Amino acid sequence: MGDDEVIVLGTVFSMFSMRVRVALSEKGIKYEYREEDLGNKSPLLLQTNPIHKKIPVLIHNGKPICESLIILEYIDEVWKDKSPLLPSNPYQRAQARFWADLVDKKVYTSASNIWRKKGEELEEGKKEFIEVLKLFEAELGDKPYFGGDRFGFLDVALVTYYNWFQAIEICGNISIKEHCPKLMAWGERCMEKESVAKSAADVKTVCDFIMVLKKRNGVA
Ligand code: GS8
Repeated sequence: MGDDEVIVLGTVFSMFSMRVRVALSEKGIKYEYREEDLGNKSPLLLQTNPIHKKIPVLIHNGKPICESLIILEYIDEVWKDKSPLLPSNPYQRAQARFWADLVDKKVYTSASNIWRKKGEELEEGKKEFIEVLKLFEAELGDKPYFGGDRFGFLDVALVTYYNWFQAIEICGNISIKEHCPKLMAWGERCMEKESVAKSAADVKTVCDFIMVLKKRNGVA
């Protein structure tokens, strides 16, 4: 697999495209990263993801794969010799997929309350966000990673939110750490991994971007 051509279409802020970059780095796969301008999508993005027209897209030897969690499974299957992400046990594998799906169904939507709502609705939204994170706090328990002793599939799926959590603490004026100390300690632990640290946008940049989103939505 040494001669593979691997291209990732993404944006620097996207937690979805960061997943792909973390997984490829964990596997030690070299790739070409192409930053997309979502206001002016490239012909390659429109051609490789004609249905959703969204990033990320992984293009492996000319073949496109879309949807970040599906891309993670693909990467794990193709480069299976190093750093397995999904557990080998079918039940544990199903659980990892369930929780990763919950990240997309609940974490993203409840986090977006912060940049979509104001006043009373924002306060309610913040509570909902914390309640969702508490589910993950409980699932993590005292394990170092969601994958147990090893950084795995759910770790990759959720860790790309960690810089957003930190940014939300600053510009959303909430302490996530107070309610979910284990989850935030897990995030810090993951950031010690080179694969995560080098793929993450810095917190200040995410904070500035959240302010842009708030203005765009008329809530700032
Ligand atoms: C979500 C990708 C997505 O929302 C996945 O890959 O997991 N379920 C998909 N991508 C956004 C940028 S990140 O917020 C995107 O490409 N948006 C462009 C658009 O909606 O036009």
